[in-house]
Amino acid sequence: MTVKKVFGRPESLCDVPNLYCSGCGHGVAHRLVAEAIDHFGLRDRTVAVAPAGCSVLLYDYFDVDSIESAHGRALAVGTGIKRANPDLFVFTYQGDGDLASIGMCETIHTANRGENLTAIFINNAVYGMTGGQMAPTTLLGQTTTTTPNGRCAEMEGAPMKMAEMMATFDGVVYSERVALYDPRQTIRARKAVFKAFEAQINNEGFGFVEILAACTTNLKMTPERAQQWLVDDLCETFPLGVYKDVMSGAKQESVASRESVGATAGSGSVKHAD
Ligand SMILES: Cc1ncc(C[n+]2csc(CCOP(=O)(O)OP(=O)(O)O)c2C)c(N)n1
Ligand code: SF4
Ligand SMILES: [Mg+2]
Repeated sequence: MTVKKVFGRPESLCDVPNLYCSGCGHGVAHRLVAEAIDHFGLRDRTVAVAPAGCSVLLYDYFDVDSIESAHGRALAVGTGIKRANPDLFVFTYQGDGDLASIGMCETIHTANRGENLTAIFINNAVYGMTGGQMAPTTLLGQTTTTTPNGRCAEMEGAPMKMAEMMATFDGVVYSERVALYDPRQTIRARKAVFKAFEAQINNEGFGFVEILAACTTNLKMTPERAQQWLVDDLCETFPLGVYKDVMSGAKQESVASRESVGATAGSGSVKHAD
């Protein structure tokens, strides 16, 4: 009998068990990124910029060169590496506390400058590593250790919509939000990562992919329940879709130029470019 191998570990992932909690989105997101590195043959010239957060451990899992950044500074570090050596492929991988809270300044200025970088942004609605404090993306009413009565817009502001925000910057050529709750959406997430990688490979500018994922431990949910929470709650506040695609050959015009991002946010009207 001939046995055909149909599934395996991407070469860009080390052959080690990961220490993420069961049901955590980081493991799947790592795999998608590793598949993109393999697909484009980038392993020998990739630098991964690790954040502070649970995914600080990515340098144990990716078989590529990597560098640790101070909390929130990944895109500043990535800018320096890419400018010093434009032949490298540089991506950051950051959580919502890292990219949208302490690192918001670096994030918006890197995007506005249109650095030829790729940012992979994991929105799990909390500071996972430090015990589940409120993140900029925490949902209204969501209980966290710093919002014990639930996040309230008057006190803590509304959840920040990074994919929409990124689409407003001229320097950004690709911005999409995807989610990891079923195989179909995971395939879409894979496509989005590939597209953002292409933006950098083709020297087109800044590519941004927001990946909605579950932090099962801080949600205090089983993996199954957390997947349902992604569908019912997180995607409700953060509609999935392509918010900007002005890459050459893009089929879809920029959402930002077609209608105001404010009108789009929450409406669920943004369509995936399949
Ligand atoms: C300057 C600084 N402030 C605070 C911290 C503590 N800290 C480490 S990770 C983290 C939150 C990370 O949350 P997030 O970026 O959402 O990543 P997740 O763990 O959810 O993947 C914080 C506040 C730090 N390491 N450095
Ligand atoms: S604490 Fe949350 S983000 Fe961190 S590994 Fe566990 S599930 Fe993932
Ligand atoms: Mg987080």
